[in-house]
Amino acid sequence: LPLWRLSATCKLRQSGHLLPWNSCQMLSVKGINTTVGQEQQASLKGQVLEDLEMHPARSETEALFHEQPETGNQYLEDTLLRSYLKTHLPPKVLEEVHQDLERFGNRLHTKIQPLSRECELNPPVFRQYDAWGQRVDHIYTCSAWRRMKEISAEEGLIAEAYERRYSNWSRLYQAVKLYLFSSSSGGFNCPLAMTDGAAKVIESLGIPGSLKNAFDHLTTRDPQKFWTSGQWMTERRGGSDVANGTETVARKQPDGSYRLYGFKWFTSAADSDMTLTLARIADAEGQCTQGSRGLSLFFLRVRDEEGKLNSIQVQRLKDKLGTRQMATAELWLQGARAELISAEGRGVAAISNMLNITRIHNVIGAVASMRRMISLSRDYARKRVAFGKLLKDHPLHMQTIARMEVQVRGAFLLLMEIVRLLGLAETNLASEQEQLLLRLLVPVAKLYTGKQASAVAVEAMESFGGQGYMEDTGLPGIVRDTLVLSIWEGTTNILSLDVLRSLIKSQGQVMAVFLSSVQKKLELASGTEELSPAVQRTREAIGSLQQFMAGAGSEQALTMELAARDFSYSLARIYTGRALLMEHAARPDASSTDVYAALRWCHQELCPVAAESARGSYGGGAALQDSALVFGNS
Ligand code: UCC
Repeated sequence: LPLWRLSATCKLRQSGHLLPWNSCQMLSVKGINTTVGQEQQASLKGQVLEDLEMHPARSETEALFHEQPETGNQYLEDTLLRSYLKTHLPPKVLEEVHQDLERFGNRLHTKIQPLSRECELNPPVFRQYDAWGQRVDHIYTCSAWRRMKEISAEEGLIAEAYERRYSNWSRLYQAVKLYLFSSSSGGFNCPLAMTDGAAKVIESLGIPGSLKNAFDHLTTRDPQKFWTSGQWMTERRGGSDVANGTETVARKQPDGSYRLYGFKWFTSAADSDMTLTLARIADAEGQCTQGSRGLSLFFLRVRDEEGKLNSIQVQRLKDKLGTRQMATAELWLQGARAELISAEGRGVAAISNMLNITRIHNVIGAVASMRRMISLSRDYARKRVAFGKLLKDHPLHMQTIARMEVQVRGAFLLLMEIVRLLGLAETNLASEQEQLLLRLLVPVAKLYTGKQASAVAVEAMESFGGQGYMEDTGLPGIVRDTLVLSIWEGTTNILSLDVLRSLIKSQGQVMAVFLSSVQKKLELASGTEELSPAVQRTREAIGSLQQFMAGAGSEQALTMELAARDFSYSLARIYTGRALLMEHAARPDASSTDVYAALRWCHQELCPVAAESARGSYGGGAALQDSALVFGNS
């Protein structure tokens, strides 16, 4: 047979898959394989004949197909991660951690990533009644999802942070493992975030005797004993406004425990073993204190030892845009037995320990999804030919990917800075200034990277052309899952207000710490000649920020509220870009790429809050005009 005919025959499809070369050859040269059924034989025979008659032009067209973008060992391929670890970790720690991360990178690539796809294709199923009409409220999860839970324990994805084998570096090491795991976790990064948050709350309470068992289960490496936790904060009237929207009531029982009555509107990973949740304690007359001061924090097991729900009914599973691998449910609490674990009325303050951890996990997820999309995009650029050359040889295409790369580099270094500070705080090695900085940077990083990730994911999807929009490439799934990152765990505006909360609570001290920390890192960078334009722009941005702060000090609360988002973006850009990228680029063994990334970051508006303020965007007049613009009033 002429070569073009053989090649055309090899495009035969069976169940949507291209047949391998050997079977193609058998079909075209020796006839129909006897192992296929009669009907299939007839249709394959028809197809073969049709293909043999195919015009050469069509065969050539059919021989063109898209190369699938792939990633390999994500640890080995991540040069920024490796150079960060090399720069910061003590040599002994680096040696051990490197071995484990290389092994983990291989496991992710070969074993865990396929499970992730299975989770995507087999979302949880809710069955309310059994065949005999008995209410069962069972959430069925796929075997790959359950395997993710075991893997999480085996890899110590929670345990590592609490065992503290590497003292203050344990948190950073855990975060790196989670970062590598995140994009291959099939959504299991969500329950892990809440599990970590619950462990943190229990630890911060001093691991009281009644919670010791739960803490051990949350932080074990034994897959058979590992528990995940939920975080039931959102009620129908609540959403962001937890303080005013929480209606769940806690009634004290004679034995000192409580029974909870209420309706939880979003409960992520509802298949979890336990949860932390907020409720209002009713007094003897059944009255509750409203607002934030009426909220207390409770621990509860979702099911008993026999698997029976703890007086909880599942109303339905949520039909979500993304994170479909994970069951998010509406739950009725109908007297669920629970334990009060905070001081009465201190529920929000107590659960904020959990929020700060889940927000850090959100940053991890954001950086990981950006990294995954860019890695795939980069690989595709090496394989895909368009307009007569590979995508990588089209400068405009490379400029687009490079811009994304600058964003992910900044976000990654900001993440590392936060987990480095958290590690110090958890081992009592953080100064007061470092603790304040951590409090400020968590909401800043969460809000900023959430937005970055959405933008990068959508941009990267476009770099695959129409293929990026095809469901079975897996790319739309990554985009969908990324879009939630700016919503859950506090939206961008709520987090911006949290940034202001941290300023007010510290009476401005936190800003002084922020500025001095940036100045110090700038000094390091100022010794590197190539970085001088970046250093100069950062100094100007700091000056503008200080000027804005000085002006805003005397202004109304409205001004600060209107400025909150731009203010937070300014902090993110200044701290991430100048301080971190430049610090990294000022290392003695920094590469020219490190320097270039720092310079590129400089091209952004570093202090948008000053620019907007100069345009008069934050006055009462601007607020009225915004409202008129939105509602179309003349
Ligand atoms: O969506 C959810 C689960 C999804 C799964 C998540 C997985 C993530 C996975 C990532 C992997 C990729 S759960 C729902 C999430 N919901 C939220 O995030 C709520 C958003 N709303 C807020 O954050 C609000 O700002 C509230 C609820 C914190 C505001 O409450 P209050 O009661 O109005 O706030 P207050 O009165 O200002 O603060 C009460 C106390 C204060 O302490 P004291 O009384 O000592 O001054 C605050 O300083 O709480 C303290 N506080 C904090 N402390 C409040 N926020 C914080 C904080 N962030 N850090 C430290």
